[in-house]
Amino acid sequence: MAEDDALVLVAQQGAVRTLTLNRPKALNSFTAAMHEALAAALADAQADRAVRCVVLTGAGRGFCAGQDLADPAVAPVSPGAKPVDVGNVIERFYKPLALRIRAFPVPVIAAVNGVAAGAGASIALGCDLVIAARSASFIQAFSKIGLVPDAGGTWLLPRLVGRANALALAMTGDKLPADEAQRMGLIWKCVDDAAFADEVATTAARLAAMPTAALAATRAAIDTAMGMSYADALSNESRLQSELSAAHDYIEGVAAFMAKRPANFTDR
Ligand code: T3D
Repeated sequence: MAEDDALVLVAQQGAVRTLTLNRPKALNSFTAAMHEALAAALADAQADRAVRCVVLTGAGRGFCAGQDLADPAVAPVSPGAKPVDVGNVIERFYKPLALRIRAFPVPVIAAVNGVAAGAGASIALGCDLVIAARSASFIQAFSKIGLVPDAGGTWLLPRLVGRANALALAMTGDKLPADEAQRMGLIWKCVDDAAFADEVATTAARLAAMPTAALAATRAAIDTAMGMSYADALSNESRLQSELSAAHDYIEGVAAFMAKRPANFTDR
């Protein structure tokens, strides 16, 4: 398969690994084959200690339009055909993908270059930082085809934007422009299209130079704290600080601060 025909394009710039969903004619919607390609690309990035930040983006004018509704492997083909159990599709593909991103050993940036719909929106929102081009948008497309938000959507939406906004977005399925998504707190940042690539590259390089293990622990601590009492979250923080303060990056970070020099973080 020629490189440009690959369902996920892989590029490395310094310590940043960029994975580009590459089915632009179908707005990078997920087929079973693209799920497999993405899982393999993420496994490679996870195993490679030279990778300290991952960027997930889409080729062409879309980020990802969710499930490919025409893929016979995972979607209903025609009226009268034996229904596909979408719950099984979620268990087989979307749940492992969402969980993998949420536990990834390095920060994961969703660089939302265009429309993110259905599970494509959920996967983007499950990443650590979401940077969207001003022309991009987010659509909870599920209600239009008789489904509920999946790939983490029911968990993420109310936590990001509150119940009222979550229900309105999920029930109407209306297109939410990137600048409104930022105002609502659904995403971190919306940037002008002309500045988008530079903003993503600069942010990714910046995160890649930071103490990776501490960033991954920060994500885990914040996610875990959502279901904890205040006292339990404080205890969890003590436990994590005990672990991290015994590691190289903390010792190096403090030494670099005291010597007024840049730190060289290596833990992962
Ligand atoms: O098995 C399961 O179902 C598992 C469930 C998983 C969870 C989900 O993700 S459910 C949600 C699935 N996604 C959608 O319902 C979104 C469907 N797409 C759209 O509503 C629109 O395409 C967009 C609003 C995202 C973009 O609209 P627009 O006007 O910018 O583009 P378009 O013309 O609709 O799409 C461009 C092409 O991409 C078009 O193909 P064509 O006519 O040029 O040959 C269109 O059919 C194709 N495309 C877009 N989304 C999908 C798709 N093809 C297959 N599946 C898609 N999801």
